Amino acid sequence: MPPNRIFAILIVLISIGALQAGVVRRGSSDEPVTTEAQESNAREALERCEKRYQETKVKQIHAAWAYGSNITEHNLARKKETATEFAEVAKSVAQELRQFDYQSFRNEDLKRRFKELTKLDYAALPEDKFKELFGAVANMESNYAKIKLCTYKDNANCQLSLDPELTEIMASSRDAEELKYYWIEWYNRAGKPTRESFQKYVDLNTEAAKLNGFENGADVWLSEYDDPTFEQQVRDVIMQLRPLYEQIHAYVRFKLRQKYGPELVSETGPIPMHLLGNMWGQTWDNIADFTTPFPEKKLLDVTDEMVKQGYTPLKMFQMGDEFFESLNMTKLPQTFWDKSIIEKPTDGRDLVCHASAWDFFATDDVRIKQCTRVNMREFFVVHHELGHIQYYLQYQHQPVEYRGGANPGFHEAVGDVLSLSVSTPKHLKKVGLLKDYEEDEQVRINQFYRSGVTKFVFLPFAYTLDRYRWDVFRGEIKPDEYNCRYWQLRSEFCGVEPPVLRTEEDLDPPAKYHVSADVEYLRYFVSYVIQFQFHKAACRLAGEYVAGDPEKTLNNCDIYQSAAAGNKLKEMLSLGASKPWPDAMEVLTGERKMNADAILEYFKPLHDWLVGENKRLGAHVGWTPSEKCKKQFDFAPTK
Ligand code: X8Z
Ligand code: ZN
Repeated sequence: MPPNRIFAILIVLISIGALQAGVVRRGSSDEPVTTEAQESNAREALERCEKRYQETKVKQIHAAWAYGSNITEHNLARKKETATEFAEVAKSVAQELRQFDYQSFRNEDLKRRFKELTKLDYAALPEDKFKELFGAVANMESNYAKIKLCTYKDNANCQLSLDPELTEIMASSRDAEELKYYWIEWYNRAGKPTRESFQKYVDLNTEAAKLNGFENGADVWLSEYDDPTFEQQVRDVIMQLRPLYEQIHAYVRFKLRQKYGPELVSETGPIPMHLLGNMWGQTWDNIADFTTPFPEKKLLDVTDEMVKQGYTPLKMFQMGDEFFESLNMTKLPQTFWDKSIIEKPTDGRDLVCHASAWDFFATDDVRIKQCTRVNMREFFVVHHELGHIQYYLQYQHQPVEYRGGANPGFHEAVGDVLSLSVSTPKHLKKVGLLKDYEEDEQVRINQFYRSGVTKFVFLPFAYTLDRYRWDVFRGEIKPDEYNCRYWQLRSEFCGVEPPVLRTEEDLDPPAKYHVSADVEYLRYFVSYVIQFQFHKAACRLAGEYVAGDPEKTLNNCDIYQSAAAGNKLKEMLSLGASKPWPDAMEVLTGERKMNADAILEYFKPLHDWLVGENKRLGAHVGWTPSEKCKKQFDFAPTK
């Protein structure tokens, strides 16, 4: 008998068993009608399901790791096979558990566990379509991972990868023509060739959403935040952040205009994004050297010192580990060190270099894959990734369906909370990376500025990446406007534009990893807001923050070695996904909502300074819409 048939029969038998066990369907009254005996029955079924679910998941993750760290046809086939198998098991688990009227369970926790395990996501698709969707995303992801570009003005050398070469060039070159060349090459190679896969992905994502009872993929993603008003809250935060964003934008555009001249950078238009030091213009810290408010004063950049002191990726991870330990949190297990990939392999294989942290759903089997380089930026990425690992370790005692973040933004925020401490001069001095750093008002403004172009300017970028995909999933953006509507959003919310005219012949969104790899991005937006709430609460616990005390401000707090802060953080993390996220947030912060007050408080001194400075410079605040994307090239001579 084909395995599918056996499976179907099993399901029927199990369902009959469940019904015979006397699970009473909800009657006309709203009172829960299940009895304790029935719930204990349900619990047994649940535990059986969890086991099956976890075992297949582990298999799938091993195959995904093998593929991510060595992109070959064989590894792809294996990943696809195990993902399909997992989808089938998830489907059968959901079917089995849906036989129970779990909405009527009196035990809230049991109800929640059932709810979690009956969510299907892409697994709801029939097998052929699941495989098709898997293939479409795999095409985009591997296309992205394998891109190699030729060196500017040297077609003989065509071995430049995003990680590390292109990232470094975008960060350090100040030759506008060279930057434009790499920008165009990257977007042409990462975007346009994926059009067919991207369309298939959008269509099947929508189909899966509908099978799961949602209207579209946007609603699926937003459902993770468990609040029908969440999208509106995000929009409200964007509005709250806008005044400071406009000030930073105005100031940076002014400095870029000084550097590259008025032909390249207009006085009132969007910023040509290739000049911002990053392929996507998502952070602008790489141009802090020539845009910083007081260039004659010290800059907070410890990259040279790290190199001078012979830092290695291993040392960077050890220091991150030690920070967590200093908070009385969990030390990395030996398996982490044995199995992680923390440097780019040099054997020429293709791999996904975009940093990631992995939970293998066993005990202590957690790993990071990162093509780490020695610089300050990556030092923070190391802490970011270790934050994911710490979360995995804190909730590993939970049942499989609770082994996840309270919401996706929580997972992204943990390591960044540590980075907010690590990036203070106070901490960098403690660890011997900052010497002869005399602080005065101007030095402090330089420091806040650097945080601003690292953290603050990222928020509109993060918003637009998912605002774009929501609109695509909702059918508000049609296939013949996929490209220009992306640039329209980037222009409207970020005030940036491509260096050259783009058209609907191009498809630029997949040039960002998370679009090609189908990773929701609102998580980073949420993280960048709530990490300041977490930071504030942790600083207070560490005795490093007192409201109104100029000596104990949010931007000069280091929670290093504070068990008081670490213990509360731990308490929040150990809940995993077992409680609604506001409950988790409340444990650490006492708050139950995402709130931009903390980030605005952190950046208040920068805001005040920029308002004065932009006035003094006569820098225009705000921008006109970009005209850098047209449906098609217009070859008609301009009159
Ligand atoms: O993708 C990441 C992490 C892995 S979860 C390295 N980040 C976003 C990005 O690189 O675009 C961290 C910040 C934003
Ligand atoms: Zn992350």
